[in-house]
Amino acid sequence: MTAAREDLPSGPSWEVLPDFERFSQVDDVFNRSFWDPEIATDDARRFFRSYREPLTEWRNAAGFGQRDYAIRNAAWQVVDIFAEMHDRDDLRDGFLSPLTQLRDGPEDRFDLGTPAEAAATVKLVAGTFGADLVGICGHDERWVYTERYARHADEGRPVDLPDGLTSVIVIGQAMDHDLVDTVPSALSGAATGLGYSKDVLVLLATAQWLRNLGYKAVPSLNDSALVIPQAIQAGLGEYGRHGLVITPEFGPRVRFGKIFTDAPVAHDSPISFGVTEFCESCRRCTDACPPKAIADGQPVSVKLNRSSIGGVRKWTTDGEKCFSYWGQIASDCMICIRVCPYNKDFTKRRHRIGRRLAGTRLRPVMLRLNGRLGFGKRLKPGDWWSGATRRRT
Ligand code: B12
Ligand code: SF4
Ligand code: SF4
Repeated sequence: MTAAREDLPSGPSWEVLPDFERFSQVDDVFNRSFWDPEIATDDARRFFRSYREPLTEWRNAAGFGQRDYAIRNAAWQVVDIFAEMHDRDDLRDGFLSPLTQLRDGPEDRFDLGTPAEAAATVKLVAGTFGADLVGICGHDERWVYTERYARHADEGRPVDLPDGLTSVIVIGQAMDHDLVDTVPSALSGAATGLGYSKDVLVLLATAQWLRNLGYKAVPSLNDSALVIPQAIQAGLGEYGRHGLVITPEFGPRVRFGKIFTDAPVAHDSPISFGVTEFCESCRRCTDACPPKAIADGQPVSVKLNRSSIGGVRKWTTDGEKCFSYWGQIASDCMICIRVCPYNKDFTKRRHRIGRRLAGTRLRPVMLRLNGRLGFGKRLKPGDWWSGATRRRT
């Protein structure tokens, strides 16, 4: 594998330091909940079980009833089918290993033209297959996990990416705005499942197209590598205090996937539209996070626990605290996305103007206005089921 060293990321809210250490997937909190007694609590077990089998009792809270879990789990159905396909062989497609349902391509390579022409064609095809966002960066081994987790064997195994990969195509999938706004609820988890299920289609189809042209292409969802630094490097957005990428099109309300390839494509550059400066004065995510998992101060390099990467100065969310809250509510959370002032519908002109002003000295005014106008408030799950939407705001 070759690392594209010219693509050294650095930015106002993060820096890769000399004591940088690559991360092992064995240590993320989801996987720790299978082997680490500190994380493998009854709550964590109930959380995972709730995706596979009906709960024996429904929580007596709006958005956590049978119909809410039913829609959440149905939205996960497509991606679950892929994840479970090779589970017995200790591969979980899209989560612990790349997506594998692909045919071999021919030896002959189709000429995609200049790197800029090739990149434009990749974006055209991925967009046609349903990608909401597409960016491209150089392949950088630092973000590849040192090991992947094999759940049944309960051990780390090599991440077997092929040699010769030079680029990563990062795909963004917008999550449903109204569903996201119902969080905390099992209902909002339908936005997560749907994002992943749609991702599978775009990633598989785009990777198969590249293979049909004679190139290497490995479609990857959450497996194999950290996607946030690659999405930033691919110019899809800026890093926010909540530890998520904020895109100009959908704010943080986006899920990412990626395709590792050797196709000769031009790379995009990181973008800046004032997010770092805005996050310096805003704390909406920090204040709203129930377990207080989100950073309050300046970006720092600190390994909060074994689930955070070492040697990167950045805002870091405490994954242990975050996941323990998910265990309590028996569903995934994304309150930090709901309340973020960048969680808007930017097809609306007034929100595009607001986004531009948020990148200027008027940002304190924008922040106050955002609160006063009631953005970030929860959409009641019952109202969602009655057909109410936030689309008018
Ligand atoms: C494991 C995981 C979690 C776990 C645990 C994280 C952990 N520390 O173990 C928990 C439960 C906390 C979690 C929560 C959420 N997650 Co999550 N998660 C992941 C996953 C699968 C792996 C990340 C990982 O290995 N982290 C372990 C170490 C590296 O974490 P860390 O040091 O805290 O670093 C984090 C960030 O600082 C950043 N990062 C890491 N290295 C570097 C380097 C640089 C230079 C920079 C700038 C950033 C950066 O990425 C890490 C993300 O956890 C990724 C997909 C992927 N493969 O990247 C999705 C992912 C990051 N999650 C995502 C989302 C949306 C969420 C949630 C909103 C849940 C939801 N309902 O969707 C919350 C948000 C919590 C928050 N504010 O961060 C999205 C983010 C999309 C976006 N807009 O940026 C991703 C990319 C999944 C996807 N397919 O889209 N997640
Ligand atoms: S997902 Fe929920 S618990 Fe986790 S950091 Fe965001 S607000 Fe906090
Ligand atoms: S809520 Fe505010 S501080 Fe948090 S990421 Fe969004 S803009 Fe930044």
